[in-house]
Amino acid sequence: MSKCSLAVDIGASSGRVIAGYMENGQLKLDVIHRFENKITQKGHYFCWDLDSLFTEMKRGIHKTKESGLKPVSIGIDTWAVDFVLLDENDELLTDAVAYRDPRTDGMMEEVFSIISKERLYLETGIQFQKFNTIYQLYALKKSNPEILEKARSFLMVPDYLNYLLTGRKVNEYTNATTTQLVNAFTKKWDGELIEQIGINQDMFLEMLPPKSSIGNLKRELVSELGFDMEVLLPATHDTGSAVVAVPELNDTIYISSGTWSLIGVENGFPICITKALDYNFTNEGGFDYRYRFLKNIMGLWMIQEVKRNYNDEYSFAEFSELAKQETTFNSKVNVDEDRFLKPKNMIEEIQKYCEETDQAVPRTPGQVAKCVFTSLVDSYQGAIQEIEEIYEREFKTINIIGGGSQNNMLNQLIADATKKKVLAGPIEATAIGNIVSQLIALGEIADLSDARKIVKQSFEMNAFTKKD
Ligand code: ADP
Ligand code: LRH
Repeated sequence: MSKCSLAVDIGASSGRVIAGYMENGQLKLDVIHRFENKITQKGHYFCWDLDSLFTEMKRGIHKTKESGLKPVSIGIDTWAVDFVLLDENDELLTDAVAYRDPRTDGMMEEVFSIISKERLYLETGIQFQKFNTIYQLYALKKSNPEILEKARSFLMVPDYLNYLLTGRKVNEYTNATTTQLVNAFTKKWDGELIEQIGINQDMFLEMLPPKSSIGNLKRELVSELGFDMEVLLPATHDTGSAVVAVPELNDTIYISSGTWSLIGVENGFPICITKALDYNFTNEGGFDYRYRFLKNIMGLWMIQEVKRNYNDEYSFAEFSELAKQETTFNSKVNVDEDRFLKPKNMIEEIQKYCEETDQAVPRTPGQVAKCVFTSLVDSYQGAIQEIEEIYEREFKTINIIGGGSQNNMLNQLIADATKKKVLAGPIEATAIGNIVSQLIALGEIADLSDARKIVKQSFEMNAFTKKD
């Protein structure tokens, strides 16, 4: 057995602490702890509860110790774009406001009046999403400029959790790129851009790439937890870690399928051409300074909300089964419209859309789920066509990774619609990517290409092809 690393992977819907190590050439996982994550209202804003996430993380570390495993390192990844600010005494100045909060409504347009959309894209390569950090900071500047004046440290969510573990404040590169404030070519904070939108430059910190060590646990944590570990940086952006664990990228489009569906390919360079801007593709910074050329699609957030609106009466597996039975129900929505970002009630929003577009209105859980799944597939298909147009070639395979890869009904729908081979798995790709990054840093795995070979031989994938 090799050295053991602990991944803390927190997505928008749930978190997990997973231990991983190499044994007989295979990567072994031990799922130690799972917990829920959700957005809650705090005062005027929708926020994340970072205190409770930190507590769950520590619970996971305690359980690891009880299990008898002795990890030598720990790495954290979470969803992107969200942040907190600290003052000169390292006290929190803000809650971690969630990206679905409407405070950024209209902010993109205001920023474009200062910097053109084209220039922003050419410099950062990042897609336009109204919740990107740049627009969140701009919203904060308008509502509470005094907070930004007092801010001395800008920490994204995993940076903050790393700070709680070690006392060290750094910005990790892959997640930083999702702010839309990092230059895609220099891979550094874009000082000029930050200054132009009038944001205090000094709060941005030293930027470190994945594989960096940021030191050991704080002394008081070592006493509390009973052992020490090195804190290593994986791609702290969850999608960055997920794509590290795509087993085979040759001729393949990946879909990282969770709360969001992230569909794209990996490159050695950013593609900031006009067509990519028009199609709103991003070039997020990745492990080993590779780039994820991908598009955000609304994703399984829609079925998460539908599930919640039905008071959790049905499981995800049941929604798939119910949808499968709706062979003749064909209404669809455009999943990428902002109205589905955080509607008051997802079921009603879907029904309203169908009414407005003169389609049959879904009335049963199966019909609503079928509408969500087939609509997602339409959006995937559109994005695949755009990728193939930009690359001027066809891709043969789609590799679906993440929790959504368990949805066999959706996997089959994708195979039927695209006529491509669909490979589903690994389910815990993000945690796997996080762990292998640490094992590379520790010298247990040679490099990224070796890590992908190991993932391929360690985890099963289910194959789907078009049914006649
Ligand atoms: P995130 O990291 O964004 O929180 P995950 O990768 O954990 O998301 O994936 C969560 C999604 O996986 C859920 O929204 C759900 O749609 C899907 N999922 C989870 N379990 C199942 C299952 N048993 N069958 C089908 N889909 C599932
Ligand atoms: C997926 C994800 C995605 C971002 C979104 C905010 O969890 O990190 O890559 O665009 O959340």
